[in-house]
Amino acid sequence: MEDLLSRLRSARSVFVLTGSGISAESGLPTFRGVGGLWRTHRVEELASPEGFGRDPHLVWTWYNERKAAHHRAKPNAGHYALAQLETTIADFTLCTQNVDSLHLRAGSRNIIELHGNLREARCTRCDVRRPLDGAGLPLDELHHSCGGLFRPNIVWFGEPLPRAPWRRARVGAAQADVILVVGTSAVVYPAASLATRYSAKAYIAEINPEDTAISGRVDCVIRETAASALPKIVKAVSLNSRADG
Ligand code: BV8
Repeated sequence: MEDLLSRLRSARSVFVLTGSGISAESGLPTFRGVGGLWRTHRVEELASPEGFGRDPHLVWTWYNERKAAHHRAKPNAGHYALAQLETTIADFTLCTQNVDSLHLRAGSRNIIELHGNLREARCTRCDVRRPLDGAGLPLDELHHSCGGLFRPNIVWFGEPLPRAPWRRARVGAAQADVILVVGTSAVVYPAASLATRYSAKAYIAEINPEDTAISGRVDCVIRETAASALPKIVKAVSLNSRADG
């Protein structure tokens, strides 16, 4: 941990990649933590254009349940710690795979929502947007007047990531002095490649209570939860910054 703290204290640029694990202590289930299932359906099956095409009502029922859970959830100490860390680092990028908006609600500023978010839906035909309230989309309002269907504004499996956020994420990772990988199993690509592929110089630290697909490729592994480890890290870094004046 000391090595990570000294790297963070001298870092000009920090890149953070988060996954559903950082929201676990806000009461939101992770993807594979529930065995990758919702009721009897595989998550990858529901979060795909094919799944939506087969049964849009079922897919919206799943997203409406998740949206309601996001609405009830509160950011946890891990989210707030990252928002505080951002204020001490000159160049800070927070790239999340999560669609729960908890980083936004915790006060983080430079956020890349790589897989979209559940704050709005968009029409499959004309791309018009409509905001989603805490209950999501009423199942009798799926159809747009143009003849299209409203879908969650989210990147599904088999869909390309939006160009601009993906480019920003690669640039952020490439120029980072320190990369923090928090609460992700690092199995979903291309997001997972941000942890180790784009930076030759970064010091990479993983914060996760369990082993992941990249644990053997990082410089520092902190086997703790996000809400436990991040506040300690940020406090140690901030104290030192104040000591330096
Ligand atoms: C793409 C939005 C190409 C949806 C998500 C076959 C066909 C097609 C594609 C593929 C294929 N095989 C592989 C692929 C690529 C595919 C992929 O990677 N699949 C995986 C399953 C192998 N990727 C894609 O399809 C991507 N697109 O490749 O496009 C292309 C290019 C051009 C033209 C056309 C196509 C798009 C992927 C985006 C999918 N959308 N989310 C939604 O949210 O409903 S991904 C989804 O998984 C979430 O975003 C989630 O964040 C992400 C990753 O999961 P994790 O966050 O890591 O969650 P997980 O449960 O796995 O892990 C949680 C971790 O937290 C664990 O390690 C746990 O130990 C830890 N933890 C638990 N508690 C805590 C904790 N850590 C800290 N503190 C705690 N308290």
